[in-house]
Amino acid sequence: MSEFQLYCMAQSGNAYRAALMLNLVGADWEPVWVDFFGTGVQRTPEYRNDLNEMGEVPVLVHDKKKFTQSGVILTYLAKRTGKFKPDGENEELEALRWIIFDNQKVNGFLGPYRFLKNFAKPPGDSAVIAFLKGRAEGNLAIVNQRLTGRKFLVSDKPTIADVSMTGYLYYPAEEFGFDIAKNYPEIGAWLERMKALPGWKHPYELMPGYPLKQG
Ligand SMILES: N[C@@H](CCC(=O)N[C@@H](CS)C(=O)NCC(=O)O)C(=O)O
Repeated sequence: MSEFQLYCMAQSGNAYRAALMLNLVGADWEPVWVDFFGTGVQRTPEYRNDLNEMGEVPVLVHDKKKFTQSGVILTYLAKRTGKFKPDGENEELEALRWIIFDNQKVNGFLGPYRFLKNFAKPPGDSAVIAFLKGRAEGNLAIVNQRLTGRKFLVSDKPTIADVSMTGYLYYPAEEFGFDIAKNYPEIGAWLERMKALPGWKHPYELMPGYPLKQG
């Protein structure tokens, strides 16, 4: 068995943050597929008792310990490996600031927007989809501005804040109905810098369950 197990599925940008980090730090890890869209196992009492009381993906298992919330998983892996670790208190707090903004406002809106647009059954309400799109676009513009004149979000080296921010941003433009890299060129250039890191892989390559078998 591998040293780390990550409960995940290919369609999850929240899980991608953790999967990408594991790959970038060269960890010995294996994915465990979660049947999120089929049986919805994450909503069962067993999943909540045994894996994550919050009923969410991703879950990282290591040394009989379980970690949830991608920001916590990224922090744990950075502390253990010293890689993508913000340097000193100021950078640590700055990284945390961007991880929270990402979770809540960037991928926090983009993820549900993409879910309602592509996967929800019954299909998402168009007014809700339009609201989420508007909020995601406004916050992507803030990230685009932040990356203007900077290579990475908090310093001249990539940190866990950058790994977190990749969340949903590499998924195909068709799934969003707009091209993030093209509409936000500073984000586009930064996505290329992240892609050049050894160990980078696309979410559909890194995690199981793509293409999705829709029942
Ligand atoms: N802030 C959390 C977000 C996790 C999250 O929302 N995951 C989604 C899947 S992409 C989920 O498990 N949702 C539960 C559900 O809809 O039943 C993180 O970054 O880990």
